[in-house]
Amino acid sequence: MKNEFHRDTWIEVDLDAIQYNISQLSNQLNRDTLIMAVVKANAYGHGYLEVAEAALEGGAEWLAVAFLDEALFLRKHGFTAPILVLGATRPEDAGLAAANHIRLTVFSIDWIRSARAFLDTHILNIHLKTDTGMGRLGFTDPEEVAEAERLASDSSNLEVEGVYTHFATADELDRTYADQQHERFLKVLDVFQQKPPMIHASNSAGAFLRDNSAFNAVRFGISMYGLVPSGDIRSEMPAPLKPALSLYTKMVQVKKLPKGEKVSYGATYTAQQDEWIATLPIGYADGWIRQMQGFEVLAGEYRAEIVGRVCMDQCMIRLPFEMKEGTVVTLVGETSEDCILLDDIAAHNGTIHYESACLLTARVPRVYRQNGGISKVFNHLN
Ligand code: PMH
Repeated sequence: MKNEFHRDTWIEVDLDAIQYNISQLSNQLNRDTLIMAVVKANAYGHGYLEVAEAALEGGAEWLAVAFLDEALFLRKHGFTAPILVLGATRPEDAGLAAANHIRLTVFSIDWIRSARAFLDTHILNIHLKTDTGMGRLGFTDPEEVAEAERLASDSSNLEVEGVYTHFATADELDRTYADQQHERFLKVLDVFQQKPPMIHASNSAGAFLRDNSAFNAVRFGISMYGLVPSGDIRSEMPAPLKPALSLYTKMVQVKKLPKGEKVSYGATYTAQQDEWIATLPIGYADGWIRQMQGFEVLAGEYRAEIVGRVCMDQCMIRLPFEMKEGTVVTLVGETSEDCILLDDIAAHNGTIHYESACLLTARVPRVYRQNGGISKVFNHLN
């Protein structure tokens, strides 16, 4: 197999699941609401190119990333779909974005004034970002949005293609704050001489749980990867999702540790009796962080605790009984009887599944599954 790897730790990404999750969302949306697949941060750790391709095949029409470099990377690899950069871009790079038909997020009048000097004949499509309560990027004053529209209409190479906002609490049960943001956003829309063709507000939680009929696009991230945005709204989700990412490793050594023997750096773990300990070839340099100590993984079908400190490239688990070297250990994913979700890892680490997914580093090879088989293997080290 081309692009092979030589390590007994790998991520599997189920591209069918990604397409299933997109279809679950499109069933909920108006027919004229388009889906932007949010593939920033290496597609939340799943892999830019493979996810972007599957998402576009599966019904998404746009791609969204955080930074211009991510958009250029997609262009370099042949993606021709519209791409929106959600984060800030330097005005000096406006021409580069325009030449590559990359849409930029704009949130300041000064930016527009500066960027004009860097544009040539290519038209730059911009989406005006309005801050309705996230306190992050965005125009806070609707009058400035009106001014931005005027400035753009005076420039032959600037086109206001979109206007958008971002909810701070769409994944919470209490809708009050998001409703207030929604109201503010509607007021912003009123200031336009001519409403931009694209109007969008919702992330995954908003896309599934809010009425998006006033707008015509949604930005679909976490739930495209099969994860419920937050525990609070799990029971509210109108459609089931399929998690796309699994993480596996194999036991590279299994040994009997006599009672009183120690495990790993600091010798902080002591075998309480004669114990079977397996060494796994995954560690914090893979994103399997030191806080994973104490977490239970699936050794074959059995729960096994990570004991002792997690090292850079390895960690150890305590087995319920002797197992064969080479036995597969599921770190994230399903076995026939049990399952570990990224949510479980996040809960153990006191964080959110978004972060747990993004932490998985490029060193871990990715195996892509589609139509019941392996469609691609990607090893960053090749
Ligand atoms: N739109 C914007 C502007 C975003 O920042 C994000 C996610 C999304 C859409 C997709 O959201 P979803 O994954 O909940 O569907 N951004 C982030 C972030 O900055 N930190 O965590 C998620």
